[in-house]
Amino acid sequence: PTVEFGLEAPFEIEYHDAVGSTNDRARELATEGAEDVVVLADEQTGGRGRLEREWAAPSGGVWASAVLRPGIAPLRAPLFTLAAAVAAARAAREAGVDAGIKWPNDVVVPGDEDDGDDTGYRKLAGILTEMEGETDRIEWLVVGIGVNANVDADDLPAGATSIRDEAGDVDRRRFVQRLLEEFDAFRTDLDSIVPAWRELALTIGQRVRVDRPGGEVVGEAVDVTDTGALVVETDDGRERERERETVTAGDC
Ligand code: BT5
Repeated sequence: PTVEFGLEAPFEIEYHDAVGSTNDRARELATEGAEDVVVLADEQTGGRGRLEREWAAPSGGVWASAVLRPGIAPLRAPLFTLAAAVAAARAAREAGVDAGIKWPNDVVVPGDEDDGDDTGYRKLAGILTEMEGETDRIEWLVVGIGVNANVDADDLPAGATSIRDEAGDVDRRRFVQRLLEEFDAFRTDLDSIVPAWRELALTIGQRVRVDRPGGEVVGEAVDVTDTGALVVETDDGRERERERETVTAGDC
C-alpha cells in the first residue's frame, strides 16, 4: 500500500496500520532491490531495538524504516544513524519538545534524575541501522527511526517519554514530512552531518561509561570524529576512540 505523502524528499512511502517490525519489512524490500522506500506503520507488534532488545511501538507513534543504497563504505554507515537522530530531534524540536541527542543514537529530553535513566534523560526516539554488503561497499542500508509521537509515556517502558507527554499531539503526516526532508538533505551532504549532530549533542563534555563487547571505557566525552566515533578522554589521561557500530553499538 503506497501512500502519497506530499513529500519534497524523493521517498516512496509504504504504509501499514500494523506490522511486525518496519525494519524487517524494509529488509525484505531491500533484498528485492528496492531503493528510497520508507516503510511506515501506526503500530509495530515486534519492534526491535539494538542487541535484540525490544522496542515498544504502540499505535500513535512514528515507526519508520528507510531503504537506501548509498554506495558508501560500511565505515561511513554510522553517519546515517547520526543523520536520522538529528532529523528526529529537529522535527521534535519544531513540535515544541526540548529534544537533544545522547550518543550514539538516542533522542532524549533532559529531566530529573528520578524520572529517566541515571543521567535524567527520558528517551523520545531511537534509531536502528542495519546493512548488508561487501567489506568495501554497502549494498543496502535500512535506517529505522522510532519516535514516540502521539502515545502515552505510561504505555512505554520506564525512562521513556513522548511528544504527547512533552508538548501535546502532533500532526503525524507533517512530522514525517519534516523528518524525511531533514534526513534526505543530509544524504547529499554527508559532511554536514557531524556538525549538525554536535549542535544537538548532550554527551560532549559529560562523564560517560561506554559499555561494549570489547570492554568498558570510562572518562569524559570530548568529541565525535568525522566517522561518528565518540572520543573519550579516559581517567588515566589517554584519549580513545570508541567506534560506533550498527547493530552492536555501545551504550553510554
Ligand atoms: C534503539 O534501541 O533505540 C533503536 C530503536 C529503533 C526503533 C525503530 S521503530 C522503526 C524501526 N523498526 C524496528 O523494529 N525498530 C526501528 P536501543 O538503544 O537498544 O534501545 C532499546 C531500549 O529502549 C529497550 O531495551 C527499552 O529499555 C527502551 N525502549 C523500548 N521501547 C521504547 C520506546 N518506545 N521509547 C523509549 N524507550 C524504549
